[in-house]
Amino acid sequence: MLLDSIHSPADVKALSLPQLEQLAHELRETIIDTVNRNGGHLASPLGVVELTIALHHVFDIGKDPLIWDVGHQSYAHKLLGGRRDRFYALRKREGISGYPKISESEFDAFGTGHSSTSISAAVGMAVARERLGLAHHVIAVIGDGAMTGGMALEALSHAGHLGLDMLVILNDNEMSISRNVGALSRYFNRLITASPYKRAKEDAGSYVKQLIGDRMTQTIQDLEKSVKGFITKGGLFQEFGFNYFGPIDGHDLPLLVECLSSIKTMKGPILMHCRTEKGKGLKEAEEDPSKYHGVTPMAVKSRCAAVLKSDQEGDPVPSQGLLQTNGCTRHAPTFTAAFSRALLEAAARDERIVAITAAMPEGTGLSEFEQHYPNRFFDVGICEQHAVTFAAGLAARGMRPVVALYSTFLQRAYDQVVHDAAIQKLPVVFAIDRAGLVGEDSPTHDGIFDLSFMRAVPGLVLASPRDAADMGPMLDWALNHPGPVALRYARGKSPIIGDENGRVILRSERLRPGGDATFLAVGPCLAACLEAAEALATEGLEIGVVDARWVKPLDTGMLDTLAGRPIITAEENTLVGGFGSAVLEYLADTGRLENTPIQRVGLPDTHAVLGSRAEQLADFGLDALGLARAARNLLARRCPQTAP
Ligand SMILES: Cc1ncc(C[n+]2csc(CCOP(=O)(O)OP(=O)(O)O)c2C)c(N)n1
Repeated sequence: MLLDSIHSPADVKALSLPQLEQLAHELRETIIDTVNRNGGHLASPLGVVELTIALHHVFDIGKDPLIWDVGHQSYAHKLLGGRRDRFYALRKREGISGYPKISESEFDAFGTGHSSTSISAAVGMAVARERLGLAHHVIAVIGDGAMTGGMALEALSHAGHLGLDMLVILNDNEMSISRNVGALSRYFNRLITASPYKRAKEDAGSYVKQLIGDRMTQTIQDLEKSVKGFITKGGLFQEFGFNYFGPIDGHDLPLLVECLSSIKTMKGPILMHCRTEKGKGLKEAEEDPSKYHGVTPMAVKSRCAAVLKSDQEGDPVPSQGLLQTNGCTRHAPTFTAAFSRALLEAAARDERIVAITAAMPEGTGLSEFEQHYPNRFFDVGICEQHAVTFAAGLAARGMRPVVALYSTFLQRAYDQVVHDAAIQKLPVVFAIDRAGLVGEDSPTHDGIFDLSFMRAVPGLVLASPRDAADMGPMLDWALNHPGPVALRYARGKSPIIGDENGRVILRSERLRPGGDATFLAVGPCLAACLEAAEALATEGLEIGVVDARWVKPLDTGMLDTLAGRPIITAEENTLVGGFGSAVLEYLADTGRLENTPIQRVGLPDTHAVLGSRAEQLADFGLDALGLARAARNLLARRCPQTAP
């Protein structure tokens, strides 16, 4: 394999065009095989194989920082950037991150994961280069989806104002995870249909021949002249102060190499518009790029006989042997599916309910809502900030908006939560999905802060349905509450815990009696608490289990009954300001902290380490073993002579 001889980007520079074509084939094979084994992003990395090769061939990657927006498409870059040997461990513990990571390789210039950051980082690097008197190129590759994010436009504006040398490559495949939306996306389409791109596509052979045929005699300036034929006058990017170049076919390697070689000599901010196909080279991904955006292992039908299982289905249910013997679990839809169903039912009863997603209709479970109520559904693009203020505007005029976001992306819209929803006491419902640890997309996608930052907002109600059976009543309650409410729930499946019927969701709930101590848990870590309590019972320890349900306001009635005996709080959130802190604060404020021993279990002041969700839960003692350990330690601390 040619790929085996590539140890760093410098090796790509030495290859001929036919070798580069071969490399493209090998990269695709390697990416498909590895993702099919490990799970991960698929359609996006396949779409940028030629672009990645051309960039590595033309630029001095490493010296020239290359920033991948979102970064989920950077697999080919990793393979060419010194990680071929470790690529088999993509998204595994001790392996390769699924996103660029500054600590992983000198060739990963900037860590990404959240969208629309690349141009800002590139502007920073371009300014640093000038201040430090260095000479190198700065390149950002950003998708048409990520370009809809406000930050990208803020950065374009700043870059155009500064006028420094930098290259922004717009990787336009007309797709976000789903089809891209919005006026900007329509504008990109117009650029494609009304440009020399079509001519060049139709005439590709002769154009490329003309461009490279006489390469021995042609000077860079000559090339520049021909390439400038692609620069169109006016347009949005021109107004931002960029020289706009394109659109060109992002799978035409010779053309990419020649164009980039020429652009390399140009000054000022340049935007090169590449048209690519998401999923390129894998038929099933080309046909359904949305489904193949991110996949679980064994998803590529043509490569393996296993049943296709989309990422949206969530993780397999973790060990739950004890739960089953307890009769606590019966079936396990995902939290997302439970939310989706509950919202549909509520929407059928109340026409004021509208749903908003920031480019993630499938991931957040809103696709069905879109089908049933196309006029009440809004995909605003990768624009979480706008999504929240848009919802606040709707709420201010009597609608009942539900904004469904992943916890990690809600971070971006915190000011809007505070300023636009909460201060005005507007009834916006925040459906916070993927709260907690997310395993293989960690740490950029972990939702480990929302309990802390949402809890700090006055007037905002914050709760966590423990399973699918809680979801419907809690969502109904939220939709009838006159102020902002946030419901947070985890990635993956939700075993039904306790009795499904007759739940009083307005209060915490005791799920297991026990006088020695109590696990007081939020959300899905309840299952592990029950398992731990069962294990501790065999050691003669009677540990109760309580589902807190409400984080703000706390169910102080329940806390009053627990005070005076040891409590172990459990949450998939940072311990800094999280649920455990709320319990401590209440007990301190009511003068009962001294006689209530407390052990908080959650994430200490640290980011998680890449691994499976199960590995991460074990890291932080949030699995049954860790929780049992925490209970023993707490009891040992309290009465060292009697603890086992
Ligand atoms: C702030 C933020 N919101 C949502 C996401 C989830 N997300 C990951 S990739 C993606 C689509 C990106 O589309 P595009 O930039 O066009 O790249 P493509 O996958 O098409 O190559 C989205 C919405 C994210 N990474 N960051």
